[in-house]
Amino acid sequence: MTKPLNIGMIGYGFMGRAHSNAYCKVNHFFDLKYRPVLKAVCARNAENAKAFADQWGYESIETDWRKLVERKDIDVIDICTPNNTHAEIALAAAAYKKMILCEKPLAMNGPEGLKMVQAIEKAGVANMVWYNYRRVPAVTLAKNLIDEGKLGRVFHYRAKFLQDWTIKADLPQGGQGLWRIDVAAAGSGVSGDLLAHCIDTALWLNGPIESLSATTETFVKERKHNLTGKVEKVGIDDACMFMCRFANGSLATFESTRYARGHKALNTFEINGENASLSWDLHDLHRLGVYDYKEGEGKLRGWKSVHVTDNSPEHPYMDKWWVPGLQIGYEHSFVHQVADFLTGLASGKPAMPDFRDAYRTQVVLDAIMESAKDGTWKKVAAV
Ligand code: SOE
Repeated sequence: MTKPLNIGMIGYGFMGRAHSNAYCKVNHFFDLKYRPVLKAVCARNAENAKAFADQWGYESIETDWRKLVERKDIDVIDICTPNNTHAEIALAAAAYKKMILCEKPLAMNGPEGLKMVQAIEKAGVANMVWYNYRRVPAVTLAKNLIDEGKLGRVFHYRAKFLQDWTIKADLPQGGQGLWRIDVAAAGSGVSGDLLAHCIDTALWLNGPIESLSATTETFVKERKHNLTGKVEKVGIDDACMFMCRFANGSLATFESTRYARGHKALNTFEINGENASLSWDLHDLHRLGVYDYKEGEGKLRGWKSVHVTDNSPEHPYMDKWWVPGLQIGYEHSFVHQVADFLTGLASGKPAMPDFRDAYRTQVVLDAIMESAKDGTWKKVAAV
């Protein structure tokens, strides 16, 4: 028998759908001790909340998140709202000793993130941040290979996250769907939205970042604000690049933008070690590029593209899905994240990234912002 775990989700946008889909699917594919129950969804507009609840099978709705947080029949609060609301909701939910699953980035900045870490640790409840790309099987396989020592000494890490959806200068900022361009709601632009993913993956694969130098640009300086109707200054970074040194001695570059015409979600990384290199590309997410210097004769040595779809435990998560060769997609990374969260709950070994782990990304983001402001190298605090 599985134990029900009542979910109360706040927000119902793109991520609300991704998370709900994961809750619906997870027990069909994974043997788990817990079972998410779609208990309530919360949105300010009752009609929208009701439509979402009907579509996904939520049992009830709330229009005030405080009421949801207070409800005795809710075990987990899932925060899928814009970044500027994460902290307030998380602090309240922690006070009611609710478990919390929070969308990325954890917070608007490091100090706010730290308050959330302290509150959740004081409450002593399970928590996790939805950095989903760690759970793409090819990315998890990269982690396993690195942990096995396949790469040897690491020299380089290179990551990119490129999009092009804000090039139009007459695209407004703010409000539903466009809050990511509004600094008051998002806190930052591509750094917190896109680079945060790259940083989370990099810290996981390659360890802590010691120091960095960053630059940002806002290409469109003013946009009409959907909430005020006025043309207002754009406060987010449209593009952000940084170079850094990792504690393991490797050098790295990171780039993100919403102005790379033709790119919708080009999320990639490459890592070069003394014995091997690995590369991954979200657009081909089930493949891991591997170059193994020790493998084969010189004339046959080269990059290979491993199709990470074997249903053996060696290809992470894949034994839970179809037969070898049949691939899975983006939404499955969320299913895996819920599966890991529930497994962690049962075993007492929490799934990562929890709030504290996600706070490490926040500290890197703060250093990026400081460096971009004055153009100097910044140390990244070890936390
Ligand atoms: C932005 O367009 C966005 O939806 C991010 O907010 C997500 O975190 C990323 O995974 C895809 O792009």
